[in-house]
Amino acid sequence: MSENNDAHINTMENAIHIFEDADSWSTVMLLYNSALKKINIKLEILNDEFQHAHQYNPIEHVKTRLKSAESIVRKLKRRGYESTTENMVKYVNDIAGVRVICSFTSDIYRIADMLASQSDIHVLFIKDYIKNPKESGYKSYHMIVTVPIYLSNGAVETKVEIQIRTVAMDFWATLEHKINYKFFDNVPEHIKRDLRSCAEMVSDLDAKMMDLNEQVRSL
Ligand code: 0O2
Repeated sequence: MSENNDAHINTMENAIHIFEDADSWSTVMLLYNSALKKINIKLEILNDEFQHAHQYNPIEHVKTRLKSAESIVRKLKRRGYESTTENMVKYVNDIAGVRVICSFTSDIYRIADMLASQSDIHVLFIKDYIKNPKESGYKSYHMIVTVPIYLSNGAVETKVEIQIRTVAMDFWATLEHKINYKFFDNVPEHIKRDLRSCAEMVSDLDAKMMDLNEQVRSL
């Protein structure tokens, strides 16, 4: 790779060929782990700046995780791809996952806009399950982005999935995930109905809490 890091920013697909002398799985996981650290620090800075400027923290907390090898293989298999490092960097978007939990729905869009406007973050695509909830009732804002990770011999644009949601949306999603797991994804109809009804309550609660917060802030 070039001596000039900025001139040569590689995609992950290229990087696994460039690093082919090394163990490509470890290299790729090192890149994903570094990307998680980078996004985490960016969120911390934004939260600190918000506290400094407005005496208010839009972020309740942040969780990061690297998808397990079993889970990566399962996802590739489900989509009909062979388990290769090349397929995993190409087709699995959430190997590096960051979950940002906010108090209010308005914070979600604020955080998303602030991240998207940073020059080293490249937004690949967005899935807005808040404006378009899943049939299950799932609500969350997903951004698939890349950030450059500078290694000793060059930089690699590394993919990260950022899920941004409210505390209430997260509460719902966590329970729904547990229920799906317990029933091996064959959840009885009456439970699915109850979950959809809870999802509506979550939306009402989020709307009321945001309204209340705005009233208090305007006093
Ligand atoms: P896990 O166990 O969290 O890793 P893409 O990643 O865009 O290629 P995918 O996976 O269909 O395709 O994208 P999507 O719909 O944005 O989902 C990505 C992740 O969002 C999921 O990862 C879940 O974490 C979460 N998610 C999506 N839909 C639901 C839902 O209906 N309920 C809950 N609780 N979470 C959901 P994984 O790989 O499915 O699982």
